[in-house]
Amino acid sequence: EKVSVVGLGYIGLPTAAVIASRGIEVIGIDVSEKAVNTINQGKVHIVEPDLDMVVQAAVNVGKLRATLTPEPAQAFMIAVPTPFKDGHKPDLSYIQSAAKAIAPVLEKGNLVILESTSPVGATEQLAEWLAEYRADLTFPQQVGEDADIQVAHCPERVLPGRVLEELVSNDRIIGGMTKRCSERATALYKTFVRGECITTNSRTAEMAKLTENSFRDVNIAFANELSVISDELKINVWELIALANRHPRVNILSPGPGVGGHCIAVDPWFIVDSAPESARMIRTAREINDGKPDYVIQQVSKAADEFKRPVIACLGLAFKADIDDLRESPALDITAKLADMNIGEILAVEPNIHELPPKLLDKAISLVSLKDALDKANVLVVLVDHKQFKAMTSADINSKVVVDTRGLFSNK
Ligand code: SAJ
Repeated sequence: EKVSVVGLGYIGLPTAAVIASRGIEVIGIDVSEKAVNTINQGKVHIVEPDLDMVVQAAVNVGKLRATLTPEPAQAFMIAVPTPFKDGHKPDLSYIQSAAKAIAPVLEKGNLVILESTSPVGATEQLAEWLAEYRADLTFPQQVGEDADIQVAHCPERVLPGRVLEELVSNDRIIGGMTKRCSERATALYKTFVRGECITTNSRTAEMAKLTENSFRDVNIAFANELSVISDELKINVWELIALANRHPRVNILSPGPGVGGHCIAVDPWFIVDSAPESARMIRTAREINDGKPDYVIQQVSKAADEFKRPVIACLGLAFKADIDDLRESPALDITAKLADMNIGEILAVEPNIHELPPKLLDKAISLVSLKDALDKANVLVVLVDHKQFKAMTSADINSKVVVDTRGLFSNK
């Protein structure tokens, strides 16, 4: 059997390498010549623990090969981005391009799996695109129980940083367009997944993935709202949540400077876009989390007012702890906006990067070490709970005013 993986990014490449490591021949397809060449040399173009070793081994034994042009295979797995466009509308153009690319090489009996996180109905839309782009068939033959191509949605659910482990150990939701599609897809996943494979239809599978990330977003929004209420009522929100979580049926997540990354800050909008009138709580949660950076900025501005010459140190730029990923990062936004406000000198500390990102380059911000920041600043803004920051003591803080969005000093 031959499996083709379309899109060799954070999800596609690890998936391709893991399947190849089970002795199955895998062809990876990507539009980036650089990615294709790097992989064919047994190297990787993305950062993920142990991925380099697995890719190198698979390429060396000839089980994994990358190409720019699709070729025939028994199964195709699509793992391309699904970002949103202006107005929070899902952008399915990468899925459409993937359908266009593989349609000419599809053969009767092939399995096509959509792994990308997608709005409800995207898998049905994919099946329609495949039919449209296949010259040899007309649309009605393509869908329903009689379809000659089996289509299923099996959303990826792995946590960046633990991808290789979670790819194998997580349970998988398998949403076939028909029962037969689900059975075919299950057989493929069983070759490398140790978790359970649970079947459903494609629309439920799409909604399940969006629900997981929305659940987390709503819970974080609750925590963020509590943090603002607690400030008003002069209560320490960290102590409050720790106490409430002592109840056996309460489990509140942590407040922060806002929600970042390309999953939790994006996926709930797909539900809102599909059901704008009904998705009231999910929309409000997004608005609460998106509004948190402005609240933090107001707090910093108040803190800066206490000094004649404010020197503001922003601790962390990444979207979460101990990674170098700056995508959709509230910490980055807050730092950029503070610089635009001209309320003082701005220092940025980010132990996981070595130069300022493009978004901050034209601004009056200096990237400094934590030690320099602690020496010079009179206002500290904790934006990310990196391990280096967790190690700070009350002596480091001294007489500085601290805006602590991650609760690092709540017990110090
Ligand atoms: N955050 C908080 N408070 C918390 C937890 C997180 O403010 O208590 C913030 C983080 O700082 C970050 C954002 O939320 O800015 C998102 O981080 P995250 O660690 O919650 O999630 P991601 O985006 O790295 O990965 C999520 C995971 N989804 C769930 O846990 C339900 C992962 O399993 C998914 O595969 C991934 O989204 C995805 O690709 O959809």
